[in-house]
Amino acid sequence: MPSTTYEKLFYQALRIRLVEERIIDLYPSDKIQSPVHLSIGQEAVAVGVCQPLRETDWLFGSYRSHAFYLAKGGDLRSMFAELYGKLTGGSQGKAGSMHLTAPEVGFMGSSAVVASSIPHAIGAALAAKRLQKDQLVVAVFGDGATEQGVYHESLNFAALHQLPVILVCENNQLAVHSALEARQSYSILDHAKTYGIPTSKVLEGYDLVKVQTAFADVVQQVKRSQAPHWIEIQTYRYKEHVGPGDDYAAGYRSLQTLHDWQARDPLLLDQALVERFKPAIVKEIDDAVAFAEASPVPGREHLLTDVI
Ligand SMILES: Cc1ncc(C[n+]2csc(CCOP(=O)(O)OP(=O)(O)O)c2C)c(N)n1
Ligand SMILES: [Mg+2]
Repeated sequence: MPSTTYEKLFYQALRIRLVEERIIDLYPSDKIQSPVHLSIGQEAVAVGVCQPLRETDWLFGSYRSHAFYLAKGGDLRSMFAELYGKLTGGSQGKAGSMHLTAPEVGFMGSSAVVASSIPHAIGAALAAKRLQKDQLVVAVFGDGATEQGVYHESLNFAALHQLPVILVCENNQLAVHSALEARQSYSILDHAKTYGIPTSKVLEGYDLVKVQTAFADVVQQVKRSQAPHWIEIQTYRYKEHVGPGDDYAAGYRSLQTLHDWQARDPLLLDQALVERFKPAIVKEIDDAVAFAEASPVPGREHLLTDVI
């Protein structure tokens, strides 16, 4: 089992990667009843961000949130069952991969609509402030989400009302099939500064310890200031935007960029640690998949339950 902080971070990141690699293996069987947006390549962001948070701190994510769900402590059996559309899933099979939730560990929700969970996080931070809760709120969003109007409304509101919220831009430099340079005339970080929100940036989003250390500092800062902070973490998505495949033939990015990121990826570089931790993780994944497979599908009687 992992002992040092580095090993613990590595174990979690490897667990996330192996879960998503199992999803890739299972996908052609059509047992997974949901589109999947994989975070392979981006695991260190989720692990480094979630490690300094407590269960009582709330995190809101996007449709690309398997990594955050798991890093925040979401149950693996429940996740596979949700992907399979089974009754034992976190949302009884009604939500799927893009809308995972695990409120019992502070993973408050994710959404298919780009940027839509950012205002939810802002509202939660407003409630935390008004109710004087000892709680931080984190909103995680992509570089593409910063192009949405509601992102700007959210930053303004958070700054104006000095809310205890951390805004995390998980910048993989891609939105579907377009590179950042083809979409944005502004610097995301410089723009965030114009709201008077303190900012930071991590260029090495593959480095588990760097992300974790930088984010732990931000957590301390926001606990002290009870005011918003904005952080950008650079990372790279290895797989296609949605689905289990590759899309390097689509022409919007190069294999060279992938290889540059892979050359710094600890999960590829440290094979000794991978070999040490893999058997226990594979066992856990086998168990979760078997649980999902054996679980019942929802019946007609469940169609309208828990639906507003
Ligand atoms: C409001 C809205 N507009 C457009 C889409 C289609 N869409 C899905 S993902 C995506 C790109 C988002 O990119 P980014 O925020 O960088 O997240 P990433 O996929 O890179 O994690 C778009 C435009 C959507 N789901 N919602
Ligand atoms: Mg992106």
